[in-house]
Amino acid sequence: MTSLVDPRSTDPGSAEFSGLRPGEILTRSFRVTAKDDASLGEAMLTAHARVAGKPVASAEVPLTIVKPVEITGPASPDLVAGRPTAVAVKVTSNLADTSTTKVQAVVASGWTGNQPDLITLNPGETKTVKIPITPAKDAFGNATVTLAAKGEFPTVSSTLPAVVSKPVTMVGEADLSTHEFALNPDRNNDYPSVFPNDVTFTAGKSDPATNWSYVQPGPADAWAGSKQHTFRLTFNLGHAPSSDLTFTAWLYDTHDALPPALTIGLNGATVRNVQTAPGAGRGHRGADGIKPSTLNVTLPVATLKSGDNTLTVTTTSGSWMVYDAFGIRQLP
Ligand SMILES: [Ca+2]
Repeated sequence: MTSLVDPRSTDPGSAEFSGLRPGEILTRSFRVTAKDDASLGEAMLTAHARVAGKPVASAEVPLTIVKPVEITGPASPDLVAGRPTAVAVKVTSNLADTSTTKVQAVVASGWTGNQPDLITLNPGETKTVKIPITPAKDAFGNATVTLAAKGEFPTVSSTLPAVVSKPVTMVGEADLSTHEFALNPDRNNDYPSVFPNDVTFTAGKSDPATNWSYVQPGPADAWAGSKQHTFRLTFNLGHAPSSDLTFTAWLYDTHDALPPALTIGLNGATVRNVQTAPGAGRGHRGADGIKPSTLNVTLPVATLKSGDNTLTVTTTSGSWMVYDAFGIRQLP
């Protein structure tokens, strides 16, 4: 008979080998469950063999104790007060059986962060879930978000430092979807006919569903005339701000080999030239496998004024980018 010592349980608890002939080797498998409070990492189990109830041999079996599931989120979620931002959370099962897990964000009072769907994971499988997290309307600065995975196992959690900004003007939701914009999800070839003069948009007045194209082409895109394209965003400030603001584009995806270089202008002056991050090159087709990124451009306080301000985004080289959301905000 062979048994294992220390874990919460083994299945079976022991195994009998009867009729074992001289020199014969038999193998039995045990399923081992660690205690809920077991330390993670290397562990040693001892297998004992007894004959007629008397111990005759033992062997040490090295094991590694892991969490039932692993959850990882962004290093520091970038959130906007009073607005939902989709936080992508990866969940990997270390369990031996198919399991059902609820992944949720545990957030402060006044915040919301629910993930309504249960996910089913096969052993070793990784899935990414999008959890919309909405900070309280008056939140600003550093905050903490805890991600938790619950199921028929001890709850696994991961605490992340988050940063909450104050929205000034927001268009669309950072929900890892292009659904709120014109031509979504894959009508990029219609861009030249629908937007022959590119995009001109007034925050609070224009409708993103018809006035803002989900895709902004670049000079490398023959389907859009192989030329630079400028998107214009006019936003109103009730009074001149007392600190810098930031233009943020939550990009659903960009071209993988030729992500566009941009010139950002404000009220007629160039604010910054910036290179977007390479994406997965799929977002203009609405396909899975996108690689989102966030573009932040500081708008110096001296360049802003009370009343209407006009920001321009020009693709000066490279190919396209696809918008998830964009806006003007104050970073802490
Ligand atoms: Ca969106």
